[in-house]
Amino acid sequence: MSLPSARLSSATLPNLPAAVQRPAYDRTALEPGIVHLGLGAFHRAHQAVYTDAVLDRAFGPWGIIGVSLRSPETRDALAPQDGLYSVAIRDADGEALRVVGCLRESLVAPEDPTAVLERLTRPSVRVVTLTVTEKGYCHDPATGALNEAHPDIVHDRTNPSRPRTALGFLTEALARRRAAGTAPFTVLSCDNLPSNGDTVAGLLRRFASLRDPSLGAWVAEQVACPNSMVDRIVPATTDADRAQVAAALGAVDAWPVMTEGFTQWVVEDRFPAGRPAWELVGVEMVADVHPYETMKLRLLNGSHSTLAYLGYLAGYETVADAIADPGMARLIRGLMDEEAGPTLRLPPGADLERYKAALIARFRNPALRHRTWQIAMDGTQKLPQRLLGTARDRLAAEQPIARLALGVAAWMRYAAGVDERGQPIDVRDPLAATLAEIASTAAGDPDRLADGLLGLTAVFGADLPADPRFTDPARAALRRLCAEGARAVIAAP
Ligand code: CS2
Repeated sequence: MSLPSARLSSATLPNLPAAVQRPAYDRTALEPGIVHLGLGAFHRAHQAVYTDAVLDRAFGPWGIIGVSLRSPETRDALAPQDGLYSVAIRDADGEALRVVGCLRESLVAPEDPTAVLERLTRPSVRVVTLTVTEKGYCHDPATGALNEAHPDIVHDRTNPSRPRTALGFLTEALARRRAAGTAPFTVLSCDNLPSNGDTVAGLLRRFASLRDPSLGAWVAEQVACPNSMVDRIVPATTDADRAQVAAALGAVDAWPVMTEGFTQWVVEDRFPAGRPAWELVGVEMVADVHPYETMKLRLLNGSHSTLAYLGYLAGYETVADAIADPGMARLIRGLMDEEAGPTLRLPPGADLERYKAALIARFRNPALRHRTWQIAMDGTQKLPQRLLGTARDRLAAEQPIARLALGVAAWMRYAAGVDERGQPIDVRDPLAATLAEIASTAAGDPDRLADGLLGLTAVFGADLPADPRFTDPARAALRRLCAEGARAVIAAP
């Protein structure tokens, strides 16, 4: 397929096909009021879409300054497009395209940390949103405490004006605002962490206190960190996606994002400095996010990780391929119906049966290619809130955890780093080196592998490894996975 010669930009925006939705507001009049840290595909397909829709309905100073904390790729793709990009919304019944206009500027933190701090210090910036992934919080996933030995945290403590981490940027910017008498911004975490707002509040307070206890106290008193639940499936964009989008737009978009029709955002309404009128476009502004968040993390993400590890081992490339295996569909339904579901305190008005059925349909979405390998990434950071918290609650109620234990065992088998055909697995995880060391010491023995991995207290805490009601089924499942292979276990768990 040959690509069109035009590039998506302000100049070519009016020439796009009529079916492509685009900003109805005047972009040139858009003042930035939000800084976003972690300018990845998820932010661009979720929070930015909601904010763009608000600007259409109730224009205001809520343009977004996007910051990549690591690589320049997004900025390099979007700067020549005047910050415009498209969102391809794909479901079984077809595709819709929307061009998002609210991204006013993209910055790359490692290239110019000073520019990022300057933006964060502007009084007109009233909200800072974050999608830095679980590992971006530099915390201990089992407890939520700051990992003070983390090399980037150590770096940011000694180089406060050239930080690397989100915590480093936020703390330096807040210190500067405090010194200048500028009110703080609200910090809104949009990552899949339990109590993401409370977690980031605790981490910020701790990091700021290490620098200056009075700053820590000020942060604790003055900085609002509402909790939020975010949900939209956003697989990585491929070159085939780029070509398809270019053909539909009649213009090249160097980095469109792919997603599903479903989208949900539930946010605690604590924004002392103001916020966009997100409630106008479907965001649920509530007093207590926890029941929404637990339901989503345990049902969607818990199932996703189980599908990812077992599916990858069984040779399924995508979530849709994996859930098409009838044994897998049964297993995931069983995980939701019998193990995760009963642990939930439901949000007001929630219909659990409908929610679970919708999840299965979303996993089956034939129009998205969501790779099991992508979801398998960073397992050490994801397991606690996706599977282990559920297991703890069930054990406390003296209930069985067979499917949860199988999910954990599948992660262990995956973390061993070699697939069922003897090929290496590209295990991406902040603890990848430790995982590889444990696997090499275990030398193929499932019990030694389990022992080594269960020793990771940052993941399992001290309680689960000492509880045979957890370790026995996890070990038994791992032995079976090693002896019989994932397909056999999926067929007869
Ligand atoms: C996925 C999530 O990659 C992953 O770990 O489980 O990104 C998932 O797609 C989103 O949380 C859906 O809202």
